[in-house]
Amino acid sequence: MNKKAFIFDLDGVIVDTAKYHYLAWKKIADQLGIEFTLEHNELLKGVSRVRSLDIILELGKIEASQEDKDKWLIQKNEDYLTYLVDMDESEILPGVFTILKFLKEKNQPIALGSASKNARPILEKTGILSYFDAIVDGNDVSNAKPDPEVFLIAAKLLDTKPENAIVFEDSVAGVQAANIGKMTSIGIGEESVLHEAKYIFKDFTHIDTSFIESLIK
Ligand code: B16
Ligand code: MG
Repeated sequence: MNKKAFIFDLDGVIVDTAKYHYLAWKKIADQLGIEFTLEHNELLKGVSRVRSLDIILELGKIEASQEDKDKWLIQKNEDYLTYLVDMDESEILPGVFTILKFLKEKNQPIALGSASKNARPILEKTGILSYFDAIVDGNDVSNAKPDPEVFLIAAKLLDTKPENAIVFEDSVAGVQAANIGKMTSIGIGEESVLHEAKYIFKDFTHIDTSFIESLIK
């Protein structure tokens, strides 16, 4: 039997922080007179903070100095962190906890593979840090999704071959990263968006433990 490993993205898979990222970016966009809708926000999912700002500036056709960009990046993150202050386990998305618990009962290695530099405090605040055998986040990688670096490091830390890793992702870039890394990609969200994933579920309440069991075998 080949040892499997389960890698979870954070934002949009474990917690719905996308709405907080959106509110914080929207403030910057409003300040700069750039139209920034929820639809535009889809472009930022799974994308690093630095790249997210560039995308917003491109939307507004604004060229900015590095100094201004640094200032907005700090402002955005400070604002984003204020939304996390009151975060607790109630923000874990439906069904996630059941699957994490099942994987633990089955002694399956679990890692986090996120682009966020705020991943650890979020796992701490939601009380699920201890479920993770390895954490790879935006502080550990130099290449953003769809580059598979984040997931490859996670698989290595879990001592598993990429082919035996299973990745849960809500972003197109993340699904592509898993596929490029030759891992099993599981899209969490809309089929119309995540059609490149090997399996797609609307959310974790649609994943039953027998499906997870079939992946373990
Ligand atoms: P931060 P994930 C990503 O997390 C988010 O999807 C993306 O919207 C965000 O810009 C990125 O993290 C960086 O987050 O500003 O906290 O470092 O989905 O890869 O878990
Ligand atoms: Mg995500």
